Amino acid sequence: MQTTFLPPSSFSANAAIPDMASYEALCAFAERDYEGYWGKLARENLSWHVPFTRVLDESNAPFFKWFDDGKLNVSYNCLDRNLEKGNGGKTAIIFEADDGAVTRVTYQELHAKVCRMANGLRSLGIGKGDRVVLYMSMSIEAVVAMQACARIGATHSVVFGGFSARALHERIVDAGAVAVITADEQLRGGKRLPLKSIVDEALALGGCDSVRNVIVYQRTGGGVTHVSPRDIWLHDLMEGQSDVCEPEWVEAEHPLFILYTSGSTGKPKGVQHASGGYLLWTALTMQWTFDIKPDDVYWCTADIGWVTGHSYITYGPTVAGATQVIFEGVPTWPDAGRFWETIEKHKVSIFYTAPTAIRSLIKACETDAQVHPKNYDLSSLRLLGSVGEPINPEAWLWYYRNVGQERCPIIDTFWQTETGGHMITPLPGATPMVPGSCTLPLPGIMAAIVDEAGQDVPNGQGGILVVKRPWPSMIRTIWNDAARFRASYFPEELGGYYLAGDGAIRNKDTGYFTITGRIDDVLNVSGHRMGTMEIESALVAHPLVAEAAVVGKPDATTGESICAFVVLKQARPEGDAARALAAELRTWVAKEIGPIAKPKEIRFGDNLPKTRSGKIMRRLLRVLAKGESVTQDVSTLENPAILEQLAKAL
Ligand code: 6R9
Repeated sequence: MQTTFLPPSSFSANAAIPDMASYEALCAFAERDYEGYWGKLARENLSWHVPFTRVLDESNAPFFKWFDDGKLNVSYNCLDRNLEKGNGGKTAIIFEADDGAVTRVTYQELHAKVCRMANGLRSLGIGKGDRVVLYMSMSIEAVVAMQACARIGATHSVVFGGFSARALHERIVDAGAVAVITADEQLRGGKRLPLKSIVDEALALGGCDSVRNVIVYQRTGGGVTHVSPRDIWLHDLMEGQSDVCEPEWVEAEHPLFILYTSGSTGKPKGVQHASGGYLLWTALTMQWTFDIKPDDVYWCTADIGWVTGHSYITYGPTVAGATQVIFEGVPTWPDAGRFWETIEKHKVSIFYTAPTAIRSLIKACETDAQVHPKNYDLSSLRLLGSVGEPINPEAWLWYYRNVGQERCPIIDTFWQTETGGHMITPLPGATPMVPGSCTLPLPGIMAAIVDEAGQDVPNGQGGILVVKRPWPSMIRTIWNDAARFRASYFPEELGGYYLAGDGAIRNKDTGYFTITGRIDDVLNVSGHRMGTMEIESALVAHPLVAEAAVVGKPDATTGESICAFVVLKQARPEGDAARALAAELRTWVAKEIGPIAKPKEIRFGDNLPKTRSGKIMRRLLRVLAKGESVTQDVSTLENPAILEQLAKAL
């Protein structure tokens, strides 16, 4: 039997979904009349400029269309609708800068900023269907820029500010962006880090002829090169623009954004999301999973460079008319009490973060008692959330006891860049919680566990996580690569089910889902998705590297860490020479992809363990990375002696 924690009855009493019976009723509605269910929700929760008459079009599966003859505008739904409801004077964003300075904007002010920027973008000739890349850090301006793109029907593609010039270049070229919006520099942990100069570097790599303009938000005033007439200061662009901007009414299927994520090959996938279905699900999950209420102060600590920042910073909270904190800094600066201090300072009531952050703050408390949450007034909190990777029961319990003071339900939300919003999660007022389990699918999400032939497996037996029916906020395609979309997510053997790429198991008694981790070559390091092939390609691009294999190694803080096995074109170095070269390769990977992709560990070998047909046996490398000895059958191995050499860490 699993240990369960019940939602507090005081929470349930006011919750959007107050009990399991209400949850089951919604699930039953979806089962009974799938299109009726989604159609009703889409009519009730969004403002349509042209109402839709069709809910779901499956005629060209797996390229599903939702509400496709309807028209709407996402920014209108997030901003104008809040003004119409009388929320204009309500605080939309409380911006907590790295240095603790606070800036607030109301819905009225946010609306005006978005309109001015949208008009500015239009003045540059940017409009419906154009792609705009954002390379920015956490700021009000980043949210404004995304919303401004949505307002004029331009498709944004946000690239995380920690990615290198090369990674940025690859995304700009693939998206065919007409403009890049960036900042002079970013401020994190008291340090200034470059942004604009990296954009310059990326554009100088060539092949970016589509880019006509670079728009620069002045964050620090740090000196940047100005290429005229290409580069424009954001404040100059917005100067004198009207704060009225007629939205571009787009079809529900119009691409709202492309967000690159890692897959099993070296090339990142441009996950394309639609407008109507995506916004519907962010709006509904704000109500159901976050149980958002008018007086809440909501804080999601994600970066806008990831999907969590898209759905649960830029779009979800605004479409819900919520007040949210947006944080520029890092959890450990000026000390590891920053999260708790910020919750106290802004009276945060809903807090959404990643297990890796929780684990690192648990560790910080062990060495510095001052930063323990008990030293802060966290009484404003009523709901806690977790996202990005499995949360281990120890971290869950610490979060529950020390941060939530056993008063706040925890929503362990399983979802992906591709799913657009939450898929499997407890409902805070209804679902009995089990630490380490994301519990049950949201109503209308037909998640299941199957074997490799697509057959259901019984509860208690692990298998492959799939979703059996399309849902409104799902990925529409991979930008520029429809064939890869079909092959990655709708492989033939699964008979039309969406393949999530994770393994999972359901509890025998409760049917609760537990995610057991990726089943493909994707790593999850501190909640960041990294493709092993991407890192391998970066390593072999180094002039001394002949071959590389990258595997994940379990890590108590970051979930997984990156371990690279490297074969050189020259003799294998040892001792200090090996350490120096390992350091050089780590810096190299940071330059090729970004610091988040740096291998924690590099081991040199004369070769890699291979089958007689030349396949690298990653399974064995994973065992070696863990520091365990290989007990498996290695008879199919071409070169078993190599294992001993690779077993030695530096
Ligand atoms: C939202 C986001 C997706 C991958 C996903 C899975 C892992 C995310 C999880 C979780 C267990 C959770 N993941 N949330 N695993 N429990 N609550 O993180 O999107 O960056 O695309 O990563 O993250 O492996 O497949 P993304």
